[in-house]
Amino acid sequence: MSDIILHHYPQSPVAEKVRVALGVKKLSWRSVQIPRVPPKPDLMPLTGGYRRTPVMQIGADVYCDSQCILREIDRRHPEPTFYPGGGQGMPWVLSRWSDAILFDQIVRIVLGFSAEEMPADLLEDRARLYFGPDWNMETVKASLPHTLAQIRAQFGWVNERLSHGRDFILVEPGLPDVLVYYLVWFLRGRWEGSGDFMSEFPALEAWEERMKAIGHGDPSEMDAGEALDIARDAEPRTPQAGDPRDPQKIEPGMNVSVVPEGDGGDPEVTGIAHSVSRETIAILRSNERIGQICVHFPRVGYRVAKL
Ligand SMILES: N[C@@H](CCC(=O)N[C@@H](CS)C(=O)NCC(=O)O)C(=O)O
Repeated sequence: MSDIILHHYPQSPVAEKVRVALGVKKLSWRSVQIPRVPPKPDLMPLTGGYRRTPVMQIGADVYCDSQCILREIDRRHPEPTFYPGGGQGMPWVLSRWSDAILFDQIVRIVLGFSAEEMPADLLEDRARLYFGPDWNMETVKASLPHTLAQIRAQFGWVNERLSHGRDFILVEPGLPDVLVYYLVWFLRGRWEGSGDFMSEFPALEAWEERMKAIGHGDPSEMDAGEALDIARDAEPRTPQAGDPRDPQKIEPGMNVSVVPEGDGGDPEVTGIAHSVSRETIAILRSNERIGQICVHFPRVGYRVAKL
C-alpha cells in the first residue's frame, strides 16, 4: 500500500527529473503511463483536475508538482541525501531558476524548431500551456537565435561549475544535478541541433554521462485501473495540521482552491484544507471511484484561495 506510484509518460522532462531522483535514492517504484494531452480520465479522480505531469501517488495520498514530489520522496527516504556536503536549502533556490527561466527557454527551442513535425493537438496544448492564450509561434521562431544565446551562457555556467575536476554540482549526485540534468536531457533528446550546441561544453557532457548512468531506480509497470483501486482501498495517511503563522490564515476544514500561478489555463482544484504548512498545502477531496483522497501541492508557484 505504501508503494510509490508515478503517473507519467516517457517523453516528459519534468517526469525525467523525478525518475532520476528516484535513481539517486535507488528506490523501487510503480510506473503508470498517462496520456500526453488531456483528457486524462484515470488521473483526474486522483488529482481533482490538476493535469500536469508527473503526479505521485502513495495509497490515497497524491502529490502534484515535482517540487512537492521530491520533498515527499526525501521525507520518506532521507538516504542517500539529496543535499550532499550540507547543501540543504540551496537546490530549491536553484530550482526557481532551472524550472522557470531555463525550462521556459528550452521549451521555446524544442517547440520552435519542431512545430511543423508535432501533432497539432500536442502543439496547441503545449503552446497554450507555456506561452499563454495569445501565443504566436512566429514570434517564438523569430527569437530562436536570441533564446539559444540565453541558454548558451547558462550552460556555460554549469560547465564552469563542473570543470576543475568536479564530478557533480555538489560532492555526490544530489538534487542540484537532477534539477539541471532533466533540462539537458530534454534539449538533447528533442532538438536536432543539440549535439553541436552541447559540444562546446565538455565538462557538462561528461557529467551528463555520469547522470545518465544513475538510472531510474527500479520501476515496474502498473495499470491505471490498479492504481485507482489502490487509492480506493487506502485511506489518506496525512495527519491534519494547521499553521498559526500562515499569512493567508488558511486553516484545516476551510474550503479552498489551488491553482498553478501563471496564464497556462490550468484548472483550479478545490477541496477542504487538511494540512497547511510553509512548503505545502494538502486538501481532502472525494469521488465515487476512489473515495476520499488527500491531494498535496507546493505553496511556491501555486495560488491558494479561500472559497
Ligand atoms: N511545475 C510543474 C510543471 C510540470 C509540467 O509542466 N509538466 C509538463 C510535462 S514535462 C506538463 O505537464 N505538460 C502537460 C501535460 O503533461 O499534460 C512540476 O514541477 O511538476
